[in-house]
Amino acid sequence: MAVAIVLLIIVIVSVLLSFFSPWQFTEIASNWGNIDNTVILTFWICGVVFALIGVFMVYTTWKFRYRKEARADYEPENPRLEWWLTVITTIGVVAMLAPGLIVWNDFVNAPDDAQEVEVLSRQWQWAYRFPGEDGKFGTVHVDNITSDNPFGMNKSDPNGDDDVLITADTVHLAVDQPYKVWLRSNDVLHDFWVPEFRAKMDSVPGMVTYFWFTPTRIQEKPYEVLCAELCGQNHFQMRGWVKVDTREDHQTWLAGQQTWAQMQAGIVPKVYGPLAQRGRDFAETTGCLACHSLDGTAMIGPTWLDVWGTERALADGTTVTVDEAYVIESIRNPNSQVVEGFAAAMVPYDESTVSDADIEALIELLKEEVSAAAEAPTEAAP
Ligand code: HEC
Ligand SMILES: [Cu+2]
Repeated sequence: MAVAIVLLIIVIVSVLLSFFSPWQFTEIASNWGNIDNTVILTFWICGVVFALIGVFMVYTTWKFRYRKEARADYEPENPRLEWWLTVITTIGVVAMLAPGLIVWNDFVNAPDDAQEVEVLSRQWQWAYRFPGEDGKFGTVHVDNITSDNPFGMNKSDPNGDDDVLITADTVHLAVDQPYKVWLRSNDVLHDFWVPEFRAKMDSVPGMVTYFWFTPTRIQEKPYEVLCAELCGQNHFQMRGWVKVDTREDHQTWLAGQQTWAQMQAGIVPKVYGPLAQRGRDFAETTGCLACHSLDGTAMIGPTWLDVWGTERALADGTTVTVDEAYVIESIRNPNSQVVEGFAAAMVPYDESTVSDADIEALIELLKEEVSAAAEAPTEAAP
């Protein structure tokens, strides 16, 4: 009797736990709702079978409990019962496996418009590579890996020059864009997993694996990347972040990342804040950069590097501080204060071409347009 009660409690508590457990799925953020459906279907089939068998055991333990006068029948075979059990088990197993096969077929066939990205794993961090403007990855080999060639790029393959290499903790992806993810490992077995994306894949030393997914949800907080394969002492620290952005924000971010050619040349691209980046894009499309450089060279107009907050000598012999008011005046009415040594070659821009919001972005650009040498002391400060 006691055994039957304990069994019954186990069944009831297990079923209740499944529904009221604090460990539920995270809110999905990819196209792989079908992976959830397959898991949920398997869960229901197993759950129902578990509950039925449990209750059946409770019933038999109670019904056939020990009684002095009771005698057991000898019945080693029961073809009718065996047929039933075989048929029901087969239906259950097929119901669990068939949907998985359909989803797996989808899983291994990336859509044609998928963009490629590579995930490079090593103990204990993630790195990423985008194929760059030509859409083609350069070839790689583990033998090429050195501290200044962390991806093992093949230096004689021109396809690799524009490959974008991300060694930061956070990678950005565009929402609603399918990605085919290639995986490589530099050392041991790892597994790239973002729980909200559901899909995951092993990265295996010596071979290249892949999977695909489409991020579908923009969220303020980036999604956490985990390694889902015990890969050594610091496995638990092998984390990273995926920020899902709008297409435009993603492009802006990608354009600011280092290419392989830049890495070889030791060029670290300048990373602007979002407002300054808008100013940068505006200056480019409006033609300001035809006369103003960002690298310190004087062109038709003065450079914008390291000018914010400095004193400007004007042609009329006076000086002025480069601040908000001066920049606004220089754009709206450039010939009122002509910089010494330059011709009054700039035409005034009114609201219709350069709005106040554009000027705000341009001012932020000037503020952030500081050369590395000038920036160093502030960086060193705590
Ligand atoms: C045809 C060339 C030309 C174009 C295009 C041009 N500028 Fe200028 N800009 C100049 C020249 C020359 C000066 C220096 C003479 C002066 O102060 O008017 C100048 C001065 C300035 C100054 C003062 C800079 C300083 O260092 O003191 C600012 C700010 C400025 N321009 C902003 C802009 C913006 C913003 C645009 C685009 C919307 C732009 N300029 C487009 C030629 C140009
Ligand atoms: Cu790992």
